[in-house]
Amino acid sequence: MKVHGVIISPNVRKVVVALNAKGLEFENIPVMPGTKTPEFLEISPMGLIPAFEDEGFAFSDSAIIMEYLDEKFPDNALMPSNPKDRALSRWFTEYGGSVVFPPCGALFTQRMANPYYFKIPTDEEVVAKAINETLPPILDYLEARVPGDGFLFGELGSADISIISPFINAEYGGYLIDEKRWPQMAAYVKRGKAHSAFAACLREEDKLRQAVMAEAS
Ligand SMILES: N[C@@H](CCC(=O)N[C@@H](CS)C(=O)NCC(=O)O)C(=O)O
Repeated sequence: MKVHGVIISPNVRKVVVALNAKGLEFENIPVMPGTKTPEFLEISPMGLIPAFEDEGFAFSDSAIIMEYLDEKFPDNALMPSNPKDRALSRWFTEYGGSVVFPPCGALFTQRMANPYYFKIPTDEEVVAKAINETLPPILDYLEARVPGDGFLFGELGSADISIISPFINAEYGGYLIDEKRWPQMAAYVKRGKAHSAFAACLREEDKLRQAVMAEAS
């Protein structure tokens, strides 16, 4: 199996962590965001990372890839089994991708990718909006819903992966969840990062981050 996309991307990381959680081997092809070659558009028509390949069958979108993995490899399930919990799991996966990812991705782009990689200045207005306006209601919503122990449906699953992964990129952008205001969320993200499936990915990412920082200095 092949995962196309640099693992530091929150959406690519979701797939890598899902594969790790299932104990599945894969090859990473470090496609950069914004790649619009005909070959890449063939497997990811919107030109977004990640794309995924399994024995010549290729498609894209992190949430769809995680569901595919769960259906093809049911061991170490990423989704709960009963219909109500499955609906909720899909909801949190969707919320992570469409609501949590944009402000967290903006912090990463503005404070890490732009200054260190693309060599363009940080737009502090975008940063301030994400921190002061967009993230607080998201964190209020999640604070009331994430568990004090373990993960949303017991073991680490696709819903947790989808919520936790973007916050790692926000951290790369210098944003840490305020532990006093959102203690459950701060602890939940920490717990996720410490899980072996995330930790293995984060070790690999660290090498990439060091390389980008070293090149920039
Ligand atoms: N819904 C997609 C979103 C993928 C996405 O937005 N990927 C970003 C990187 S994290 C990307 O490829 N951005 C490049 C672009 O917008 O051109 C998924 O979950 O896979």
